[in-house]
Amino acid sequence: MSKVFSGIRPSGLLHLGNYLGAIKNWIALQAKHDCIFAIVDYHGITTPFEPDELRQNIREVALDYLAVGLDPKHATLIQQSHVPEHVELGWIFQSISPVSWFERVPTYKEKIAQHPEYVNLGLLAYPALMAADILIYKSTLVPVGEDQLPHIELTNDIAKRFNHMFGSPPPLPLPKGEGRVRVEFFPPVKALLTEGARIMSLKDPRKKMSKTGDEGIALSDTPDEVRRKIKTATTDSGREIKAGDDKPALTNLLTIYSEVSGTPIKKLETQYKGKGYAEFKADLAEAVVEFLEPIQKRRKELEKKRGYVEEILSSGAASARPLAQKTLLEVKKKMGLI
Ligand code: AQP
Repeated sequence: MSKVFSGIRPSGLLHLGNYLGAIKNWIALQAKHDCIFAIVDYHGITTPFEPDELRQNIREVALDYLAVGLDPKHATLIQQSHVPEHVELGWIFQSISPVSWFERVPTYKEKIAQHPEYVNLGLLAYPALMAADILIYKSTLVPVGEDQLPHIELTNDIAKRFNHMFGSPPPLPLPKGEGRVRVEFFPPVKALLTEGARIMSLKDPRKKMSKTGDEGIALSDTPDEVRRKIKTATTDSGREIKAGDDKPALTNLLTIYSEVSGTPIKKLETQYKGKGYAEFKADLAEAVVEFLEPIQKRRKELEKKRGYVEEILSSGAASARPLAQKTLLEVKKKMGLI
């Protein structure tokens, strides 16, 4: 059993990209591994937010998690700020890491371009907190979308640096005495990507689908919202319904269609040969509506259970905190803080 950690910022309603790029993997992993999945609210405050909206979004993300099939019987679901040890370890990681490591992270550059009025230190230090989120549980597998790969690389750099500065106990002999193994304090972390599911914006296929704006399909969008968004989605020049480097918009729509229907892209291309965009989009919308229907049904039932979300998150924190406290105590001892 490996330890698995991943999280999503409560910066809006979860969308198909979050599901296909990340959560789909979480669901597959929860029965086999020791999983902690978080609503990373401290990461959520590194970009502009409104307190009331943030409070609401935390609840919405929790409902989405449960509605898509994350099961608190198998996985621990937490709200990051309920386990404040993450932030303490994050501070320690910031303190031992060179600033240049953070300045070159692509998402930092993207976010400062996106929000030039809100360039804060938290945004720069974000990957140190993410490293702490993962390493505080000594997790080794992190199911994420490919945009997160630089963060995982940085997590490994930070872990190695900590191990080098304070970490390893003396090498242990192998059972048969043929050589020696080094047991590192923080283990190497591996990103686990879902196959080919980078979902792009419906308005601009060069950008990934995002929680903000009208460019994504939220898991909780009504059938009419889904139909409207797909109908008005950007397409490429030409008439052919085909995926390819010169057709980023159609590649994205075909990827979504294929993911929600289970039909391979090649088969969809044959099916729509000679047909128009209108028919293709109408069918795609219905496939998405059908895919979302059971998720939304479960969500409605969960919404009715008063106090349920709060209960799940508080029992999640109660199981995760002792593990986090144990690692933090070890870290502090190694560093001379205790
Ligand atoms: N479009 C996407 N396609 C595939 N995977 C995606 N992920 C996000 N968008 C896509 C994956 O979902 C997980 C959670 O990411 P996140 O929403 O917490 O962080 P983010 O992707 O950086 O999004 P932001 O910046 O918080 O907010 P918005 O959505 O407003 O841009 C990650 O594993 C991510 O890879």
